Amino acid sequence: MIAEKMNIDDNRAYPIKGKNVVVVGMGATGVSVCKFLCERGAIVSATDVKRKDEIEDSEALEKMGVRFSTGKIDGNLLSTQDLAIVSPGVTLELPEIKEARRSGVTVIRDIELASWFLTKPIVAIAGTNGKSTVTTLIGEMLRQSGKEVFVGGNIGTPAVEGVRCDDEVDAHVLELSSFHLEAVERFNPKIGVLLNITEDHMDRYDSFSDYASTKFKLFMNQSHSDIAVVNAGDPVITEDMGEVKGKVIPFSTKCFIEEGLYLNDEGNIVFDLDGVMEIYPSEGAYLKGLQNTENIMASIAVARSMGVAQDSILKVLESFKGLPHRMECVREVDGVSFINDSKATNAGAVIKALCGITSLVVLIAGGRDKGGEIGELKETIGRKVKCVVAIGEAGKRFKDEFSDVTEVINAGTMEDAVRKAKEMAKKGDVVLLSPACASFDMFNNFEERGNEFKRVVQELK
Ligand code: UMA
Repeated sequence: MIAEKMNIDDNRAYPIKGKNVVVVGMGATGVSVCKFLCERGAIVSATDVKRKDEIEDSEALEKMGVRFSTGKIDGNLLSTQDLAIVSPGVTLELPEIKEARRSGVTVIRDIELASWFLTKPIVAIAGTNGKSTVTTLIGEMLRQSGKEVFVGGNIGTPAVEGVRCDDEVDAHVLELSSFHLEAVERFNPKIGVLLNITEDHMDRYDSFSDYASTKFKLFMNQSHSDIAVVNAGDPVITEDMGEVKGKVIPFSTKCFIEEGLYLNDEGNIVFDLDGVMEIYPSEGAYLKGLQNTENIMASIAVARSMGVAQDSILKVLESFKGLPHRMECVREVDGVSFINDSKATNAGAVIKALCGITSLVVLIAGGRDKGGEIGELKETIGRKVKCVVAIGEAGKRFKDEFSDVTEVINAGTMEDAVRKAKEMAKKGDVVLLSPACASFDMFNNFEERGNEFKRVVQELK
């Protein structure tokens, strides 16, 4: 464990000063981590497959003292360091990283590093889908009740940025991907939220059970005084709960929960915990669908545990507009609604999206295949989708998988896809971009993909 190797007394007393630290992967996380380490007197190196001139702020970082080794991940550099902070997008299975570990280098992710310096409670949100919405909702609910919060992690701002404002905030609300959780050593959230576990990122894991057990590292260091908010309606989660040591607050849209959150016969959310019973709407003014009911339940559980009053929670539910690229209504053209769900990069997210729509759907899907099981989509597609417009590298796989349950046509660009989808849709139908795949074969990220969809839809006559 780190504590022995690096002689750490407690989470806050990590001796960064004078240590040789390498940062692997110089995207948003790496740049932020480098600055953070320099400010704390570490001897910082950075390595990336990109060229130095492609790395943001490389000149400024060099002036701060960062030494670059670029064009490949520098294995020799890695193996001679005290500590390696590896960005979430870089797999820990790289031979250079495995070798560094064998040489005794402590290998962690940025959230672990941040947690060593944070003094305020951490609320950490994990799960395959809904993380960003829940992270934002919790942040808004805490703010509505007058608390100052840092909101970051996978949602955008790297977690180490929270250390800078630690004195001013009451809590850190962090969205964590499974990548973040892979190298957890001491990271310990006061409240951990596990929303759901369905297949995703299968290009990074040997098996689904590997991926699922990584999510459970969220609770690994919790004790009885911490809280675990979990989806009790998710069979993968309930199967693994044995190891969770914190106080469990379960929520479910599927069944009655004795101490936790559930839906009553009127379809409202019942919060029933420690002798307090309150009723909440199952949808927000703009947050619709089953996935969002689960997101709202998890957010209420956290907010109430942190002392947020019911009226503050209700105010947020009335005003929260949702996040872009997540079931975002773009426009109606000739009675056809166009919805942008570009963030849906796995089959589970697409199933939830389709189940939340009552009309017939023309589905624009595809992109870079992450190796997951898309066969599980078949039943829902057969029931709800009149045509799939398949884009990107996964186009052929989609045609092979779904042609026997619905019509599948291919499109070369987003413009082409929207045009074809519009031709297939009739008044009252929905055209849904919900790709079940990563975007990187055609776009830089899911935001760019969603923005291109919106641009083309806005230009439709
Ligand atoms: N790189 C290498 N070698 C590799 C792989 C990558 O050198 O083998 C380099 C790239 O050249 C690049 C850098 O690593 O310079 C990119 O690092 P990164 O992929 O970790 O990207 P960041 O910009 O640091 O963004 C990361 C998260 N990205 C990933 O997890 C893939 C962002 O989540 C997050 O917002 C950000 O940190 C701040 O915390 C994005 C994401 O797609 C939104 N997350 C996945 C998801 O939500 O499904 C997990």
